[in-house]
Amino acid sequence: MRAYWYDNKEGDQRLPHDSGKDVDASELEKLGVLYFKFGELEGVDALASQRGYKNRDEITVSPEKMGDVYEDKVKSFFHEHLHEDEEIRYIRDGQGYFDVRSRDDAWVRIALQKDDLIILPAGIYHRFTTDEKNYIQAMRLFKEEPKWTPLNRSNDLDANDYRKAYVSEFLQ
Ligand code: KMT
Ligand code: NI
Repeated sequence: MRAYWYDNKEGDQRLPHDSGKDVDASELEKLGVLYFKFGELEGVDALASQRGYKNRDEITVSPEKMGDVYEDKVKSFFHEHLHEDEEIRYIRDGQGYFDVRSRDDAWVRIALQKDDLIILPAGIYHRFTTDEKNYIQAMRLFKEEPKWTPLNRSNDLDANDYRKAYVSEFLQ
């Protein structure tokens, strides 16, 4: 894992967009973003039972796996959105970027690779993309039934209860 400020330059979302300025894990934690590294599945199982993640599945995002819809999928993952539940991803292979909004509404890019596990809190604005290698395999963990509806950012969403709870816990 390496987190850094996104450079906001034009160009493919899959490029590193690396400003060269790092963001450390404690700053991520202030945004409610938690990071772990697990070389063995036992660690993930322990975390899952501690935090009540009862369900899991695996996803592979690649042109080989997704075929013609790959490019559209990658674009859709990159629309800024939130969820009304935590987003938990354990990277099994390949790599990708999760971008999260900072307190000042700037993008922090979090580069993840094999064995990295990230937890994004409910209500945080974020987006995802593969990198130039176009390949990631990840385990998705869920508390209950997946509530995976991405709610795209809009002014109306400021009134969403999960967004309000996030703002009051982490941004005020
Ligand atoms: C998401 O929520 O954007 C995804 O699940 C993308 C693939 S998981 C690395
Ligand atoms: Ni999401």
